[in-house]
Amino acid sequence: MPRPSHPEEGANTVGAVSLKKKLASRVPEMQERVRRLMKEHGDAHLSDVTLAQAYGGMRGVKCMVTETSAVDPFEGIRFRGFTIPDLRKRLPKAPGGEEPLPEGVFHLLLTGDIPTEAEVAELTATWRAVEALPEWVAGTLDRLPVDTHPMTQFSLGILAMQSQSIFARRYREGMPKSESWAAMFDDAMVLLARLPGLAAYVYRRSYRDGGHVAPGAPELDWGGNLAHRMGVDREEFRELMRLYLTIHADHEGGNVSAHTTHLVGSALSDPYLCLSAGINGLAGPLHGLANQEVVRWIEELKASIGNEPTREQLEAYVWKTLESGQVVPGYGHAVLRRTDPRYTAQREFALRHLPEDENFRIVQMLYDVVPPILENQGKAKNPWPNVDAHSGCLLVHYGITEYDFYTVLFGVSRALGVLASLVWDRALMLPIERPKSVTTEWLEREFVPAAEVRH
Ligand code: NMX
Ligand code: MLT
Repeated sequence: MPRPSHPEEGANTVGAVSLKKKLASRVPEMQERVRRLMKEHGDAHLSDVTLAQAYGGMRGVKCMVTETSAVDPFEGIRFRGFTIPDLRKRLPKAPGGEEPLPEGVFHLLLTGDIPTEAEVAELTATWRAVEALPEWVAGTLDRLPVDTHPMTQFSLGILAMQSQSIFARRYREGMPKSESWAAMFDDAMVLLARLPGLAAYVYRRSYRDGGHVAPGAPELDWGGNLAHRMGVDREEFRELMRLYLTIHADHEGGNVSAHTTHLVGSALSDPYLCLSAGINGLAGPLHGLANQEVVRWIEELKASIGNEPTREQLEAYVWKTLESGQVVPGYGHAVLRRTDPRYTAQREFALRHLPEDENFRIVQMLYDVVPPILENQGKAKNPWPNVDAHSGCLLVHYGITEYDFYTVLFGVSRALGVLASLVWDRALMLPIERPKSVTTEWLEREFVPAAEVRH
């Protein structure tokens, strides 16, 4: 059978030369740190697991290692030690721009270093040079019903490119384990390069009658080019995309999309298989899909109580949502116990660029109204807004009203973090993940006195 053509791997083509070299110089040192920790402290306990945690989504169980970022319940995310305000201040920006370039976040997540402008420019140039989708991707997507959910199309589009995986081919050819991180890196570079084009293809196919937009000028950055290819050529929207793609990139290792990508990767599946799986997890309404749910809920709210609701009307609407057994989308979090700093960053953007926007006004009112109600109801452990409570109103402002598409943008960004983690998973040669499960019967035998078992 003829083998499909592969993108040329290696530092000169798909890998930004300096980034791959920098990474290569860091890998042995990190491998040695981990080897030493394992040898000297391998028996140290990170967590005791209760029966309630086993049934309760493993909340709070420390049992995995992710290098790229960490979430503090009160402070929020730090990317390799840097907060979101740090990133907005310190990462390179587009000419005349104020928001960080997401290429810089990828460099930071991979290496731990804030990149220079030249390093970011090299990454932009590398990605833009290999961004073209294989011709069969469009053909594959075009065969789907046009109302197929954009997340399904996005995930399928990623899978459709899997035949080009350098990692999978090199594994078949007997690649030594020590080289697998570099093959993962090469794949990650091609995949990341193509995601804006794939996302824009899904958007234009689903909502603009397939009127696709050609890539922007070669010097246009990754996020700016995504905005351009979606068909919104306003500099302000490009800035929004740069901010959006930066802040959604990573949220430590235990969230569903990161954990799924990592788990699938532990079987030495290639990054196309891993990312598609992670994207499928992101498509759940309790995870990334909450960003579309927020706008859908606000639209329903406006249809029910008008475009300029009073505080009392909003309170009644929130109670009605809770009493009908639904969650208030965009509020609560499994780890955070304060307002998500990603919400705050988007609020700052809105205050600067769209202070009078009707939906932003409602989002602001909800920030006053929802937390006391969730506290009063007494169920949610965190009554404060998360990242998804804010993103939709910004997109609507710039004309991206088709909320079913929003989680695709989250997915383009999340790929930065989960693919950086996959590279490190292979660099540290982490084994296949295989925790031990138990049955309810086993738990009863172990913990319930025999006389009390009721079946
Ligand atoms: N509205 C109503 N009830 C809520 C909410 C909310 N926003 N958040 C939590 N609860 C409920 C939750 O459903 C659970 O109820 P029950 O005991 O009946 O099952 C109870 O409060 C305890 O849940 P927590 O321990 O506070 O939350 P958990 O860690 O299980 O889940 C979320 C975290 C984020 C899934 C949850 O807060 C939620 O469903 N929020 C709304 C959806 C959302 O915004 N998701 C996006 C998260 C960010 N992201 O992008 O992934
Ligand atoms: C995320 O960005 O992945 C979400 O906030 C969910 C999480 O961290 O659990």
